[in-house]
Amino acid sequence: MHDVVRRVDPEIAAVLDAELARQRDQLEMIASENFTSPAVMATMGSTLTNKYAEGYPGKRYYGGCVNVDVAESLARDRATALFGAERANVQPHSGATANLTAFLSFLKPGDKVLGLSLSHGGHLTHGHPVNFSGLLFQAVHYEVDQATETINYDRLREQAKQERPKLLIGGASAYPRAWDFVALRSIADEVGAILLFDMAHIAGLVAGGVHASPVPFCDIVTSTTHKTLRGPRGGLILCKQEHFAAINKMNFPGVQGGPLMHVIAAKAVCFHEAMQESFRDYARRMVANAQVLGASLMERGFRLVSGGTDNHLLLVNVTNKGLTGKEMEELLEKVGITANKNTVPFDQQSPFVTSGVRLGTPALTTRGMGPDQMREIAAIMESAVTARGDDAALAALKGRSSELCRAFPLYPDLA
Ligand code: DSN
Repeated sequence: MHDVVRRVDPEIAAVLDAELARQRDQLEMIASENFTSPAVMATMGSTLTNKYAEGYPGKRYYGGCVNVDVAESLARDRATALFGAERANVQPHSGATANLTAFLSFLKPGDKVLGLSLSHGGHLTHGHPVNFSGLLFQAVHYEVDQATETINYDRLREQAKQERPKLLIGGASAYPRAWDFVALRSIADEVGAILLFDMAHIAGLVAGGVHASPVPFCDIVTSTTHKTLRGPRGGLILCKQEHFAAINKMNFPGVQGGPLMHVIAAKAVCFHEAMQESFRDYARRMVANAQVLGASLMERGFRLVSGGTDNHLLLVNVTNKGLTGKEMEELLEKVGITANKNTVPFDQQSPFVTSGVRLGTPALTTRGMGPDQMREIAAIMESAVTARGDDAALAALKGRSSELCRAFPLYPDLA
């Protein structure tokens, strides 16, 4: 595949080669990343990228949509079947545009929204002041409880009763615990709010049956397709029939122009893959790996936010190890582990420094790694902290990470 590019553009071919080598040789632990299948990648690199298809299947503004109509219909039908939803819009280019569509389908600028604070694990698009969601709407935020570092739904209920938001938002990008959809629904009902759940991080866990589904409880569910769901980079909206027309109209022409038909077809492949028993097994292993990694880290004196995990990610507060999140991220890079610094709840450090690192198991689980490898990774992390400043010792630890990577080859047929 890279050779096709090499003949035309050697500089970009070199980037592809280097990135393949990086992904093969590093322990990828960014919680929002994964390794999608060769079938998904082949579909993204197909002739469907050439096609304009503004509109929806059967009702397009362009001729020649016969084949892409089949692809989009398959993607929609599979998304609704996979998640038990009434309707799906598979056109959002990303989770952010899915959320923009959701907001504008139900709200007017200036309306009040209530979402989890970014610094407590929430997402930019849930009302952060620098994002459309905070620029166009009156955003207020809930936080996790200081003692338990989990969401206190009674306190959230009280806050919602005071604030009376028009939209209540659930979902997070750095929250290691399961969500209580019954509580969220009853809070939304009590204050007359629309309930949006952004399941981007946990979509694969929901599809694989290891996290409760938000779909029966929410007015609208948004997602990405590339995190735990392991599909192409893109967005997704699930909703009830009564909201479908408004959401479709807001996604196109309201928010987006031409849909990316190669990505939509690749979403169809991803949904098909996620319907298989092997994906349910994958989802179970993702969570089991996170739990083993968490337990091993705690045995080694690492402090986990909320004391553990119910999902695919861990948030490690590294303050007691004498490090900032930034320093830990850099240290992990030196020993062959890719992760990201992350604020922890009530963080005293700036978002550029932070007190934590976020670790995820989606990508390593895709490689086939299991509990033994998670224990070895926890040991490498502990040794890295002890060996900081000792380049020879860190190089030896990097060798142990490389050994793990070699034992679980990635994309063996890709070159
Ligand atoms: N940037 C994503 C993440 O890393 O969680 C969320 O959009």
